[in-house]
Amino acid sequence: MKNLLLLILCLFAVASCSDKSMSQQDDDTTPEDSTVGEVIASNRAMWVSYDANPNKTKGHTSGYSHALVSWRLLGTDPSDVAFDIYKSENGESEKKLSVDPIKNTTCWADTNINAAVDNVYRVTLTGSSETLCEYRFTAEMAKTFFRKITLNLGVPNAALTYEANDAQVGDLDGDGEMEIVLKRQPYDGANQGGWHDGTTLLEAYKIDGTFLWQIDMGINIRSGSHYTSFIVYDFDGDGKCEIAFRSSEGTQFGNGTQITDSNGKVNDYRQTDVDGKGWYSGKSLYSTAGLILDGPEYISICNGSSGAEIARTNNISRGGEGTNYERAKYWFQYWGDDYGNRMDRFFIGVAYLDGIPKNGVRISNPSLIISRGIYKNWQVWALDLKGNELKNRWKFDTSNEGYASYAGMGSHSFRIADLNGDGYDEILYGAVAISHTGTGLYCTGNGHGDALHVGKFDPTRSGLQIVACYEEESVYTTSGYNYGCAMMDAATGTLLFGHGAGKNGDVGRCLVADVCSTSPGCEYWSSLGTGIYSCETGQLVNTVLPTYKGGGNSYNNAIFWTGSLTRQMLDDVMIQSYEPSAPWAPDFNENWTRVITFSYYGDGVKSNNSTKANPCFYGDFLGDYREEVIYRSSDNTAIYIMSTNHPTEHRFVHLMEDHTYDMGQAMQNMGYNQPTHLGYYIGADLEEESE
Ligand SMILES: [Ca+2]
Ligand SMILES: [Ca+2]
Ligand SMILES: [Ca+2]
Ligand SMILES: [Ca+2]
Repeated sequence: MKNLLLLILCLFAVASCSDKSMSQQDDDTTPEDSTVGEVIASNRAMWVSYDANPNKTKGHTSGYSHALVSWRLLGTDPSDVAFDIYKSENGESEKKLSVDPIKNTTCWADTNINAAVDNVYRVTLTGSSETLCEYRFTAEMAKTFFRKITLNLGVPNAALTYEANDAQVGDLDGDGEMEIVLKRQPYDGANQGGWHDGTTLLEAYKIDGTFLWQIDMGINIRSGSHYTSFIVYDFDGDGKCEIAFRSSEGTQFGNGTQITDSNGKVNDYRQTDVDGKGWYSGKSLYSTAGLILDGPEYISICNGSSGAEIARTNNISRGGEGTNYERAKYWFQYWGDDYGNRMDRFFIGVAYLDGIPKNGVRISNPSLIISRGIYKNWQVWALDLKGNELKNRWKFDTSNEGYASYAGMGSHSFRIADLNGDGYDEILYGAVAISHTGTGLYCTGNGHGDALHVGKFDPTRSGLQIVACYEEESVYTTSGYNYGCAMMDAATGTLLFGHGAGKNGDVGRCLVADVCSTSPGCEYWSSLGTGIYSCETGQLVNTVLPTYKGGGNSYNNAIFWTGSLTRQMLDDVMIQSYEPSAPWAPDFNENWTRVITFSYYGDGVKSNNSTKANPCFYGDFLGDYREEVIYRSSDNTAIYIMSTNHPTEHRFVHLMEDHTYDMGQAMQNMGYNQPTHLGYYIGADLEEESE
């Protein structure tokens, strides 16, 4: 949770002011209802999703003609909390929409909406007149299924296109509503050299589209997913998120100040030789042109409401001394190459090293986690924001004694979770777990991979589980578990199950979610394409994989969208369900599984990162527990917020109140994007239990 201080303040406010009208005051309150009464006056992220033309392209557009009004359930809400909903149409007097108290959901499908006028929806606790949350859904909003944010035109070079790439959400100004921080990149320079013009921007927007500020990373931070990870999180507990990222000479902050050398100058450290090679080996990926092998590297952390820098410290250094040849020789031996590819792999994230939030309430501030390297040696540092200083807490380095086997074990992102349930976060750095004190916990020996999932995938097993796939068959078949895709116990790294035994080359992707309602627990599958496997038994459930366009297999993201207890697949610009007979298309082919195709909305809805095909962001940040999706427009002048209009029979607390989910969503876009997962289980078996 990012607005915890606000929440705590609200708790005090509610407690001290004893706002009784906010509590359920029914005379027929039974003794079992005695917990009722502590409903916090916090932001409910109320939202309305409406499709004016739901059957425009049958089977691809949403199929629902109602307006779905939804709001947030909080962890502090009593378990039996119930709601009433009212509507005022076109300024007329308010009418109650709900007949019975709304008990099982936090949404309402308004089937009688007049979308040509403004509608004000208001939610109260059942039997109370006090407004819990209110939303004006204007006739203008009703014109589009999405909400569009037009991007700031003030870019450094108007001749360039700045791709609207990764985004993160967080409350930047402490008003209880999430804002969006968007990375706008002029090119993707990852995995290769090559000269490009343009600098990477970070921009902040209110949900209503108001532009807040722009940070320009500058000429000495190369554009691309390996170089420009950023994290949006409240590091000092003041209820407002900060933004941290790697900076250098030339970085310009939201208030206009710029990092310079001691003479006030910005030096250009980019390699200009278009035939440049490694200075020690003479080898080249393509060319070192455009890479930055000299000059300072910092970590900056900025105020979320202004984009002004709060604190700066040195990044994990390249290392090496002396001539270029001598430095490059050191890089070659330490990082794994001397032409800046393996050395320049940077991630940045957040971890609660002094104790994870308890019942959604923060008990300590989290640390900033930075890293460098994947393929040979790598380092992870923990930094703490103390006032205007970023102080070093600990440094982990695989070249330190005892960690030789940890080298080369990094993934394309790291994951943070309380892996062993001791109340402190660990850092899962690919096949390695690092403790909250900065020591090695375990290494599975499986080596490098592109996908890494942590969550509650088997409800019958204690703790969390890991699902990952691996790239190097010579590693996973020798020092590892001999599977291209494996499920492990998160606390110990012990193998639970795997598929793809033996040499299966680069298993590029895998995913885990409850997609099959008849098989208990989650299922996991990989780009090996051999089937979906049970997370409870490890057995093959079905040889048919989730699909996306053209019948191709889907192992990208899992999303809560339709309101069933299973998850759907979010891939490229579409959502697909594993199980057919879609209730959202009742008069459609019974085998139909496409839920929605976002590209039938908007003015060219596009995914990001080429074959990765990610949205800018997805996660539960508006309305009920279902996950919203942010896409870019194909011309990169706008982003679109998409929110479900599917009714549901379920309700869950705002997913970001779950620590595992919160860490996942906050670091979704670090390196190669990874989907969200919960630290508790939601799946179709819950329905059977409650029946
Ligand atoms: Ca805000
Ligand atoms: Ca803060
Ligand atoms: Ca732990
Ligand atoms: Ca939501």
